[in-house]
Formats: sequence, C-alpha cells, structure tokens
Amino acid sequence: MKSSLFLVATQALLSYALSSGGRPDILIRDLAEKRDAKQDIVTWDEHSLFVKGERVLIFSGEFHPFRLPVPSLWIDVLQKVKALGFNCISFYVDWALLEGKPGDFSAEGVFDLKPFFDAAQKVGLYLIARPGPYINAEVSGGGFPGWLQRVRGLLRSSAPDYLNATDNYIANIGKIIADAQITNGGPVILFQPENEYSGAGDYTPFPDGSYMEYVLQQARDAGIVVPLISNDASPLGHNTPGTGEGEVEIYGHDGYPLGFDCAHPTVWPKGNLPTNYRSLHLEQSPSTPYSILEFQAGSFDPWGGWGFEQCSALVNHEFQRVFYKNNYAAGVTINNLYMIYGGTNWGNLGHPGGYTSYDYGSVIKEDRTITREKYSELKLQATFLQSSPGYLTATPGKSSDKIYSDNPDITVTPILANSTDEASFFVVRHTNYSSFESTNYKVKLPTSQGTLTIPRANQSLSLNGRDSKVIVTDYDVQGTKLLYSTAEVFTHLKQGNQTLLILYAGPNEHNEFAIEAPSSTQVKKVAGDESFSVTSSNSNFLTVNWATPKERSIVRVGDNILVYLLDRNAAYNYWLTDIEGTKDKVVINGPYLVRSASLKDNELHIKADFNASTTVEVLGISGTKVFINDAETSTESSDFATTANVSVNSPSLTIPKLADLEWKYIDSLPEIQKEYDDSQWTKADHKSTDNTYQPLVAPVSTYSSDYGYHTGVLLYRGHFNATGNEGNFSLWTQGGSGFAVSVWLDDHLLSSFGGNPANASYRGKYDVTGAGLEAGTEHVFTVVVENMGLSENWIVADEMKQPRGILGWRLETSKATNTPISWKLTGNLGGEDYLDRIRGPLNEGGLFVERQGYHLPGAPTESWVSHSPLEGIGLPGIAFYSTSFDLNLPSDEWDIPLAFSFSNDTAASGIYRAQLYVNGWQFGKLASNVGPQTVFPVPEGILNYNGKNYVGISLWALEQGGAKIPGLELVAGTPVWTSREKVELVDSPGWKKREGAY
Ligand code: IPT
Repeated sequence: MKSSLFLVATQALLSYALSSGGRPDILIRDLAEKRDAKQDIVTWDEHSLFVKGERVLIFSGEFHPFRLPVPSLWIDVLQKVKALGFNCISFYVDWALLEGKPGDFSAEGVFDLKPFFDAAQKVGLYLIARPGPYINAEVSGGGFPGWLQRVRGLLRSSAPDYLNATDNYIANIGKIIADAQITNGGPVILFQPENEYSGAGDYTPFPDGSYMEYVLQQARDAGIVVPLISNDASPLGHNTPGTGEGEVEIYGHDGYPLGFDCAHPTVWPKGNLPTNYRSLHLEQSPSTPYSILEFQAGSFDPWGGWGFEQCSALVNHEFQRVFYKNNYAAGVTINNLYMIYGGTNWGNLGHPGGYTSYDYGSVIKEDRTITREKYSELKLQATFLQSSPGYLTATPGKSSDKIYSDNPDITVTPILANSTDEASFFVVRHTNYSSFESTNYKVKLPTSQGTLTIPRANQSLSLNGRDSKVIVTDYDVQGTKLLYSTAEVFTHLKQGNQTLLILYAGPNEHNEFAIEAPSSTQVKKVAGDESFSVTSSNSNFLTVNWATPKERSIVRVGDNILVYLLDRNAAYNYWLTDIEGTKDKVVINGPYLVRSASLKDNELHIKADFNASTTVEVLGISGTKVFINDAETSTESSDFATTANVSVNSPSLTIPKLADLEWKYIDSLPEIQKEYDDSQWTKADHKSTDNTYQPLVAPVSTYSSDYGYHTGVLLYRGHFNATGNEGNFSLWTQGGSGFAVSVWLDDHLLSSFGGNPANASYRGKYDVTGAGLEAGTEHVFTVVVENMGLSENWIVADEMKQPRGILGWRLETSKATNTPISWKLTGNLGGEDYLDRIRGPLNEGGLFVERQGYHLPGAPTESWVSHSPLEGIGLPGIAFYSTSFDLNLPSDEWDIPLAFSFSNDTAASGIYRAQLYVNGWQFGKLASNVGPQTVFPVPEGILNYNGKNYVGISLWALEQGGAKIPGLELVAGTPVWTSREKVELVDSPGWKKREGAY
C-alpha cells in the first residue's frame, strides 16, 4: 500500500521528468522502482505512520545495547521504557565493535542483537534501526573502525575505497536487521541509513546524492524493506522525498536546543526554543509524518566536564515540559528522545570527548535506576498522547499571544481538529519561554459550544515558571465529551459502564473542566480534602472548578464517571499498563515501577518494582484477586479502587571493603628496564602513510593505526646510538582530548604531560644535555601515549583520521643535525587480530598487563607481591593491582546497583590515570587531574553477584613522586525489590598463557 500523497508526488516528478528531456526514462524508472513500496505493513501519510493499517504515534527512546554488555538486562531497560507509555526504541550499532579487522565481521555474545530483538518483541516495542555505517554517538571514530584511517578516499563520500570498506559491514548487519523486520515477524519498523548527513568541509560537493543513493541501495540490497528515514542534524531539508537522488522515504531531523554545556544548568538562552519546526516541515517534507529522530533528552559531558547530575539538571522536567510540548505543538508523530538510557563507554568504546559514563542525564540512569521527576514527567506526557488518538490527525496552527489568551505573556499554539466532533489541543507556554514568572491568564478557545473564555468561574488560570500545558477541547473520554480541561489529561479508560478520567495539575493552581452531562447530574466528592465548586453552565455541560489538592480529590459525575483530580507530584505514581494479550488497560497507583499486568481466571497479576513499602491501588478493574510479583495480596475495595499493601524490608547487604582486601601487585612498565626485550614489537618502518588527513613530517610513519593499533594505551620504544652531543628531544604526540603522555629516557622519567580537556595533542621538549649520553652508547626512549578514542567524523571532513601516537620527533645534536631514532610500537596484543573475541576489539589496550592478559580472571597472581593500590608507588611508572572477592547478594529478588567509588584528592595522591577491570571488562578510566568521573557503576552480569569476582586496577603515576589511589570502595545503592527477569552472568573467559605475548 502506498499513501496517496506519495503517489501524487511520484506522479508529479514523473511528469516533470518526462517534459524535461535528457535521460528522464532511466531516472524515472529507477526512482519509480525505488519508491515502489516493498511491503504494506509500515505505511504513512502526511500525519503519521500506520502499522498494519493502524495509525500510530511513534514515541521512542534511544538505547544502545552495546553500552550495556549484559544482554539479559536489556529487557529491564526496555520494560522501563515501555512503562513510560512509549512504543518504540531507536538503536545504533557500532561498526567498530563488530569489524575490528577488515573483512572479519563478528556479532556474537554481548554483540549479538538477537536477544535485543527478542526482548523488544516480548515487551511490545517497535524498533528503529540505525546501524550507520557512520553513527557519531560519542563513540570512538563515530563508529568507524580504526582501520578506516588507512582508507585514502574521503570518508562518507562516493570514494570507491570508502564505499568498498563499508560493504561487508552493511551486508552483514543489514541482513541481521532485515531478518528482524516486522515483515518477517520482528520488531523493526524503520531503518535509518547514515547519520546526520548534513554537512561537509567546503572542498567537497555536498550533499552528494549519488553517495546517499549508494548507502540506501546497500540497505535495500541487504533486504531492508521497511521505510528508510533520515536524521538531518537540524531541519535543513537534506535528502527529503522529492529531491531525487539520495532521497529518503521519510524525512526526519534532530534537535538539541540547549546544546551540550552543562556548566549553567538553569540558563535557557534567549531564542533557543524552536518555534519554526512546523513551518519548516511544511516547506521541506509536507507529505511525510513530522519526524524528529533525535531530540535532546540529556547531554553528553566531556573530560573535565560538570558531571551528569548537572546535565540532568540542565535537561530537567521543566525542559521536558516546555520543549517537548513545543514539539507536540509542531505536530511531531515520530518522536525519538536521545538518550532514554545512556549506559557506559566500557572498554575504550568512547570518543575522546567523553569519559566512561554515558549516563547522559537521561530519565533512566546508568545504573538503571529511574529518576523520579524526569522519568515521571515524561510518563505523564507519553501516556497522555497515547491516550489521545485525535492528536494524530489534528493540524498544528500558528502560535499567538493574542487569539487564544487574554495575556500577551502567554502564547498558545493550537493543534486543531478538522471538525468539532474531534479533539483540539492548545499548547500553552510563556511567551518568553524561559520565564520564571507566575502568570495569570484566561484562554479563549474555539469549541463545539462556540468560543469560550475559560475558566468560567472567577479565578484565573496560572502558569507557574517554566511550565507548559496542553489544554484539550472536545476531547473524547470513552464516548463522553470532555468539552475542555485546563488541567492536563493523564489517561482515561472504561470498565463496563464505568468511566475513569485522570487529570493532574501543578501546585497552587486553579483549574476547570467541563464535561457532557445533563444538568440534573450530581457531582459528588468521594475523596480528597480540597474544596471544589460545580456549576452547570448550560443544559449539557457540567463545569467543575477546583484548586489543586495536596494529593488528590476524586469526584463522581453522575453514576458512571469517576474523575481523579491529582496533584502532579501524586500523578507521578500512576501507571497505565496494558493487560497482556488484550486491548484493555489498567491504572496502577503506587509502585516505583510497573512492568506488566495480565488477567486470567479472575486473577490480576502485576509485575512491579518497589523501593519502599507502598500502598498499591488498582483502578479500572474491580472484583479480581490481585497478585503482585506472584504473591497473592490481601486487598480492600472501595467503590473506586482495589487496594493492597506491599511491605518492603530491605535486605542487609554484605559488601566487601576493598581497602581491607589482599591486593596483588605487578609492575606494568617493565619496558623501561635495561634488559627489556622488544624484539617482538612492531617496527615503525612505513616510509609513507595512507592517512590522508595528516601528512607525514617524519621519515617513517609512527601513526598507530598504520600498524593496526586503534585502542587504549600505546607504547613506543625509540632506539638511538648517542653522539654525545644530544641537546633537546622534541616529541609531538596525539591522543585526543584529555590524553596524557610520559616520556622516559632509559629508566628515567624525563617528564609527563598530565593532560587537559583542551589538548588533543602535545608538543613536548625535553633537555637531555645532562643525561650523560656518551658517544657510541645505545639508549631508548620509552613513550606511553594514551589513546582516548578516535575522533568523530561529524561532518564529511575526515576528522576521524586524526592519528594517534607519535606524530613527529627530533633529537637534536646541533641546529642542523639530529640523532636518528628507530621506533617500535605496540598497542593491544595482536592489533587487528585481537585476542579477546568475547570482549571485542577495543576492550584491551597496550599496557604490559593487558598484553599478557593479566586483567583477566585467573591471572597468575600467586607470584605477585602483596601490595595495595591505596599505598601506591613512590616512583613514576605503571602499577597493576588485582584482588578477588566473593559476592553473595539476594539478586533474584533485589536489583542492587553497585559502583566502584574512588576518592579523589590529587594533592594527596599525585597525578595518575587509572583503569578499572572487572572480570576482565574495562569499566572505568579515571584521570585524577582532569575528572570529573570518580564513581564507576558496574552492572550485575559483569559483576558476579553470587560468586567470585576478579578486579584489576592499573595505576599510571605521571609524576616523579609516584601516585596512589587515596580511597576505593564498592558502594551499593538502594536495593529495589524487583520483578525483572533473572540476570545471566556474562561469559567472561579467564586468563590463559598468551603465546608470543611480550
Ligand atoms: C547527534 C548525533 O546524531 C548523535 O549520534 C549524538 O552524537 C548526538 O548528536 C549528541 O549526543 S549530532 C548533534 C550535535 C546535532
């Protein structure tokens, strides 16, 4: 099935091409063929998507399975998203993790997407697949494997060597995704090729339609038949339907109106509320649903940044109210929030602009706990929209500070129904969108009863500070017309002849609704302590006006309608939950989280989580037994709800004190010792480089990716035969923002560069005059360079090719003469032939202990000396510490967040870099002098909650005085009594002696 508008557009193009001469026949055949819908399950018109013929609002959140390498936990995140009222997840795939070596694609274990697809299917979420090949996403190389640094052609262009490099990945991942499409019974409904193909350096023509055409064709060739959608960086109109070559089927764009600087979380700069989205959409892509493929739901945070609490404060519940409702005012019906759950940049997968945590300040935190206010606000919004089918076909109109409000400080944007039989929506905000004022106003709204000035009772409405409201008119509540409500709708449902309507409002507000009812109808307050008044203004509509109660008031209108008037904070505790296998729903008030509900044999089974003792109310279903997490509850019934008490007695947890454990120590910088043998290291002997970004300034390339080393710490050994006249040694290194470098001459540290967020590279000069280099003697520079990940490639300008390692050097003997140095280098053992096929190509870097595999459980620590990282080392160098401990936590019933917390006191500790390995998985990178992260959450599944754990810490002391870790603890958060599925321990293969390790 094709939408009619789509046909019209195709025909228009066809007749245009026919009349325009040239070689239209070919063009037309190609394009027409391409546009022939490949399936009829996912279709669209100008309003929305249809799935299986049914109009749907896509309310989606971004989640990256690869940032939570515990597949059995994916369903937990997905259930938490579903419980928001969402029906979709958008996900990236990170190519760099799947094809560490050209031609060697592997998506097994934690990289296997099958359990993710299964979880989505089980939970009932659609998926938007975004496999790149370019993804950005704050991952190393923006998803490009390091070996792309050796591709000469411009990345993300029509250069044949670039396109060839992508073929294997897209053929493989495309097939995996194709098999999971809804047309094959799977959850995938949309596919986004490329990512923000929105800009380029000015030396290349942009946009390159034939390039995008190739990318689209790759997807089709891999069997993708669902609609292809784009995500322009902002509404720039690239590759929109109708532009011909390179056009996608559904145009979408991104939006990050507050940007990514979490320094001033209360500042909303003037003019940052996008008020032109609707008009741009009508210019750019009027025949497709208005789609925002990424809208800000938090922020990334760089090295030296402000921390994610502050990002969460920047993009907080007020941001959600004002900005998200502004998007609804623009008529968005495919809506994806970036990120809904951020996760972790474990194992070096991040780019240099970020640290280990990718929490993102999202509604679900890195440790999977849910933020009360942000999460709950989003739940109110999504549940409302999913309860309001009229939204999908209503038409957004022009904002005005006059037509619909009596106060110019209030702007209202209408979303108007096509007839008064249907609902209209009015989005109210402050004209100065960032205002903190409390503003009184009345609205003047067109309704089926003529234009009404509301409220009709004496009080005004008020908008308090950074808030926005959606007022509905002529809104269908289960067959009864709600003429209007100034309080916002959460949801409504019907059981038998009983209708339940739930409204909510902020504190210190007066609100009013008017509902269809004969004038003789009685309104009775059945619960609540606040006053409310009732007037009947004409024979058909009954008006109720009330002040927001402390928690709630409940009123009965006539015999059959129950209206809950909630304080917003109380509304946060309400959940609208599908009854599995039916179209029915139930409202549940109380739990920390409600995952699912099912009804059989008059038993209602609820799966829910609790972080405290809670009274649970079930609304909208009565007369059933209630089971919570498989236990029958004793219930009480009033005439509006069934109530059960759940008591939660937190378990007492035994968490080992890391400081008291026995730690084993081994030196991880044996390279500086005289007898160290580097004969197996890679010789830096390439006389040229394929890196087209950074021309060589040296006689040979020392760029790490020229030799297959793309991740983690890099080590160089530079051998030279001294003349006795050496003066300055200059060294130019590059590791990305925040990187550190230590330079050793033989076993003596010349100096370290401690790094800072502003420096991606560093030019050091070291005076070796006094180093006693005698003529004819052999010496070695050992250089440790941290690779913070490869740069992204956000615009088409090859920035991903910025090399890592040593870029240039000079050992000066006089103004004109140098002492030649021959360099060797290493990164992770094996380079692109990486050894750890389970943890993937990026998890281990080039430290001695990593090359030996000593970060893996079962490392031969017996022979190591006992020594604690809290004592540290008194000399510069790299130490490695490991310990083991058992956990025995009640994790079948309790979700217990655990994190490794380092106390940071650079004055006491010296400047250091640490890496944390948990059962072999690198789950933390700490830069003591850069920050901000010192607490590293590690999920169950990586940590064995019921058995043995092996923990390693590398400690790179940058200064002459050495370093220590001043304090280290394993910290538990509040245990949540959980109904999640059991967590499966992730396969974490142990140490085996590595043949040929050096
Ligand atoms: C947008 C990218 O598409 C996404 O991958 C991610 O990097 C996000 O930004 C930021 O977290 S690009 C945006 C700067 C328009």
